[in-house]
Amino acid sequence: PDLEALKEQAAVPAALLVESGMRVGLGTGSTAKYAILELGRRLAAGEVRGVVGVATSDASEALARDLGIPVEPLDPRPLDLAIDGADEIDPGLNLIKGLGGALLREKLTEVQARRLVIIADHTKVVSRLGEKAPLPVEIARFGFLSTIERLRALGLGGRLRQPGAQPFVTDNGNYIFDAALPQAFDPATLERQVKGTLGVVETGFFLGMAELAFVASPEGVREVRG
Ligand code: DER
Repeated sequence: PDLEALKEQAAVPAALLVESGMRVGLGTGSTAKYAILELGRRLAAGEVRGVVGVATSDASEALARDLGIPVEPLDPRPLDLAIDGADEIDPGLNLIKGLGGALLREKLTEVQARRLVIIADHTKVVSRLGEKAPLPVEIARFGFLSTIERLRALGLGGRLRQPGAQPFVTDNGNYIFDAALPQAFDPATLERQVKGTLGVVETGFFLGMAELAFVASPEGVREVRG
């Protein structure tokens, strides 16, 4: 099956974890889209009731509203469940996220979830972080060139995310620096170094946050636990 079919196959079992009355973090990206679609279907079919979504991006909020999923802002109450995609998943369920540009709201939301469930096709699985994806780093727009110089001083190559004539701007009005990761590094140490860099808002490292991942491959969907 093509990748879109695999994304949907990973998303459906995650959406089936949603029970009536839950507050659910709604992820962002092409895989999370299928989970939001399936949740909308379940609500419309009366399979679940009284579910409230907390969206991790303007795009996911718009999709949820279009599907009739009630959406509320993030508040300090814990979420029962959050469902999201990832760019890389290592054997310990440590993640790199952010290629969709939503990493700040995703991390702010998903850190409050009792259960973070990741959904992905098999191309996201890596033996160690950094194999396939850069590390997205959300940086303040003001003085961003100075911030990028500070990141380069850490030994991080990479470039400002600029798909067109203008830099990519996140829902929060910030820029993203896609950092090229060194051959070998300790994710926790690098996360601390990057977070400690003036001008950095957040990184795409989601370390030790996910409880479970549904990974779809042509052989089927497997459940992966850290
Ligand atoms: O940007 C993000 O954090 C997305 O969740 C990304 O990690 C996965 O997006 P995809 O499902 O479209 O590959």
